Amino acid sequence: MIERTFVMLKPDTVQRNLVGEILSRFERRGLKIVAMKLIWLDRNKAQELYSLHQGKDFYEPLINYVTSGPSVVCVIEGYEAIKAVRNMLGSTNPIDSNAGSIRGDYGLFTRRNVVHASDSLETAKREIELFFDESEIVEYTKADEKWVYES
Ligand code: 3AN
Repeated sequence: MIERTFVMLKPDTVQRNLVGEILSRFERRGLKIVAMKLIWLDRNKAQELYSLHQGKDFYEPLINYVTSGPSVVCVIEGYEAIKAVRNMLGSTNPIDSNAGSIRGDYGLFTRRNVVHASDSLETAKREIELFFDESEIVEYTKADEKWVYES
């Protein structure tokens, strides 16, 4: 099934000049960026995004981390995009991530783990709506699609 997932390149990614590098991994996989913007999350937005973690010991540091500078937020579309992107990320703790995954290649520390991506269809819908209006999501066809997918 073609799905849309929400991906956030966190403030460490922007500060470490890794935005292009990481986006290019999604592009090379055959995934399609259908919305994207650079934003500096305020505390309200960060709290909404991570409402599930409210009360946990890492909650405050997590909110501080994701509000510490600009992030790039995007909607990425493709076949089983939610699972595909989650697998590309690696584990929450970069130390447990395999080399070749994004966190395994670019991270060493859980609270500097480079990227966020939705973990289910329901989460993806909620997170996309949190950051994007319907009008900001662009539907288009890419020239490589017939080589990525069997028609
Ligand atoms: P993931 O991003 O791998 O889905 P979640 O959704 O469980 O991980 O957690 C959201 C974020 O909260 C993580 N990306 C990480 O920055 C932070 N986090 C999660 N678990 C911990 C932890 N045990 N210690 C510190 N930070 C954590």
